[in-house]
Amino acid sequence: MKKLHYKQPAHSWVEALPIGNGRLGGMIFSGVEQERIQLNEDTLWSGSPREFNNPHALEVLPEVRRLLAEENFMDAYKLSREMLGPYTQSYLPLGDLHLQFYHGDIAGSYERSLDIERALSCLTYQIGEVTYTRETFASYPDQAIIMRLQADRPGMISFSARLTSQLRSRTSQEDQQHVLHGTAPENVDPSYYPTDRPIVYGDSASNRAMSFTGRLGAVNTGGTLHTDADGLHVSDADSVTLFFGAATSFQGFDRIPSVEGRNPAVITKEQLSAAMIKSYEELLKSHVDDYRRLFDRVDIHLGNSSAAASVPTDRRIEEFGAADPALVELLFHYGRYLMIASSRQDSQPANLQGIWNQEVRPPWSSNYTININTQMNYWPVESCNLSECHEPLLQIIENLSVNGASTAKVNYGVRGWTAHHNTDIWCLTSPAGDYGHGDPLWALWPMGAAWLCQHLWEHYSFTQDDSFLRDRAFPVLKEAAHFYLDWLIEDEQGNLVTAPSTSPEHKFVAPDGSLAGVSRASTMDMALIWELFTNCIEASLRLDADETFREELTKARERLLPLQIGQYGQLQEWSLDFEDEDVNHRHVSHLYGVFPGRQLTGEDTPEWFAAAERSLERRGDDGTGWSLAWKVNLWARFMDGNRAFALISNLLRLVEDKKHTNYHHGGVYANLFDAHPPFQIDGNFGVTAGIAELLLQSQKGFIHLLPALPDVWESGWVRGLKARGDFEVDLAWDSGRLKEAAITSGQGGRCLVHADSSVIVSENGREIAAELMPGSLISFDTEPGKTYTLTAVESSVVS
Ligand code: FUC
Repeated sequence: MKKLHYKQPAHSWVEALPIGNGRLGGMIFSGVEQERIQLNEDTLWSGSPREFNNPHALEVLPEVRRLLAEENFMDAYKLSREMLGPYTQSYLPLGDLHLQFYHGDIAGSYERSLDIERALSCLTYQIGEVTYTRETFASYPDQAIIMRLQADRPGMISFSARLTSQLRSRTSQEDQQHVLHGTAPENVDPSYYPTDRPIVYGDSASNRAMSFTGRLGAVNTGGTLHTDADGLHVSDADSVTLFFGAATSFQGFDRIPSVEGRNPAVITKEQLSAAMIKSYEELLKSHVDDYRRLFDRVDIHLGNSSAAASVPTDRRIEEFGAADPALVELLFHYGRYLMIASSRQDSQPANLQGIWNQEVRPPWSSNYTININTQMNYWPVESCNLSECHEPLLQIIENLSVNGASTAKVNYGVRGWTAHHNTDIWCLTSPAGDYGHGDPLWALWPMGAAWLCQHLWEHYSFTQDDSFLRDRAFPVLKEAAHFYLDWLIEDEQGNLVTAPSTSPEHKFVAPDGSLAGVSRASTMDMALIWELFTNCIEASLRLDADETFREELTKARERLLPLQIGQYGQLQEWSLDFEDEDVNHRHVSHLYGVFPGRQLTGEDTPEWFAAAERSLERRGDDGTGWSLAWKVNLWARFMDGNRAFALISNLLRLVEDKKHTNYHHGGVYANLFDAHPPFQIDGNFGVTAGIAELLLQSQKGFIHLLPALPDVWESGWVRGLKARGDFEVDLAWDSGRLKEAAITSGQGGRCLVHADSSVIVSENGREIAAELMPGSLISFDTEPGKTYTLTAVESSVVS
């Protein structure tokens, strides 16, 4: 049973249970006498489109480069501060739905749960002889959060419901509905930026920010319903269905909402009217059908379930952790659940907290941090068969390419487009940091375009959608490549290098002993550019387009400063062999070429690959939640399943909600949300991707079955994973060895498979290929829609 369950209401937000339909999010606390559902709508951000480029950056750039060439790192670091732009805006909480019951707070047989097979939250409790239930879900087809309240005796449901918000707002009463109308601030400063007025609202005449509406309706069976200024009031009903809809005036990253926006009051009215005429059973059915269409594509079994499943989830994490294979399965599925709940066609991409945020100044503005975090969110989408959920990210990349072209031109005087380490719903592409308050160590990182473009290529690799590649991906990839072609400069030996350059957020010890942040040609820069150029070259070959451009990129790729091995046998993080500020630093940026990139492999670049493994070894096995998740994926690529499992164990540690940031010790909260700490959703998605990566890889041009199976998952199976080339893969193993696999071809073509056993391939009962040598590549042609069975056999059986 794929279920999170608890014996007590949520006391803190990270104990509450998340539901979402991509756009609307709810955190359900399930108090007996007082229910709270904290609410989000994914377009609700502070601010509006504005000028964010900084022409002064272009004036300073030559001097920063000159200082770096002289290895005067500290002066370059200081001066590069002048190259920054404004901070991003903040993702905002919409409000809370409060229900006040009149039956007291003392209940028995209490259980609240989140069934992630049906995306349904349930609460049951008993008061006296009466059993009460609340079922809640966020429907994508009906664009509403729906809650049904029931009791097993008639006339027992009485409560009041109202909406509140921390933002500037008022409520009104409209046709038996309770409506919250609000306005977002024009500016919200990041929580780490202490200012006198961190939250600024516009005045009504000149306000540019967005407005929003939350609307609550109810349908009751039996009893009475009435509405007043305080909300909805239900007395003595047999059952009640509540409907919550929300919208904002957001109309696009380049439109001023107060001038060109949509009307959220009208939108929510239409949505609720359409939903409220349907029966609860009909609404629930279309929700579950819609959700299962995505969720049921993949399933996994990592070992025999212990009795632990009946232990409440918070205790189960604490007592068993990763030693309970079914809890690891639950963590895996939870990543897929959270993806479907926070990123659907037409929604915004999942931000640092997905869509769930209760603070007006949330950690790191709950923005899009694109030097790892946003990308990590999307690591599982293709391999775990949720390609459609990638769409919001693919869309924002296209939007960023528009704004990023002006940043490339104004800040750096070059072609193409770029983005830096932070962005928001307005698609900010300049370096963040209030024109000098921020630190170039993280802000001055013009590599966002390169990393994001990898997602366009990966979407193509997995789906083989040629029209997507031609019409959407290639134009954006090409313009990003133009930026980096121009951004690269020659060093004294004629290599192409980047300057200024950082290895995200990690300082180095400069030759004079000071800690500096900016140098030339960090390994990650070189790896990202190698990957982008390689993807562009391959794309142009597939499309048979732009031969001259392809040649230009091929030549430039050959001239990139080669990666280097340092004094500890490690893959150097910077172009000079500096000492680390923190050898256990959470970012492992220099290992990009191992994962998520594909530049470094044991076969093609064995020395660098081994040095990269040495680097990961030196970093240690702890870190923030997302850092642990990245390391799971890296150990999977190093084919060390047991080491990856150790990292999963660290990630499945129960972390208390202490409200402060910890940079070295991540885990999960009671609701299985990833703990950086604080809550940050990337670790959830990253570990789901990592578990898939342990069982199946395809980045090297072939399908690798069970590349890094941990010993503890001795026997098991997985079905529905995707491999590049548009193949769907099911596989089963026993005693740590492959038993059988089924590969379904999406679009036909040659299939290359690596397995550590002798294998017979058959289609529809007919043997079509066999490979005697375990570990040799098996190759066979496939036809669209057909399934090929690979059976592992003793070598002697293969004739
Ligand atoms: C980067 C990371 C932090 C955090 C933040 C959102 O700055 O280094 O650990 O994840 O993004």
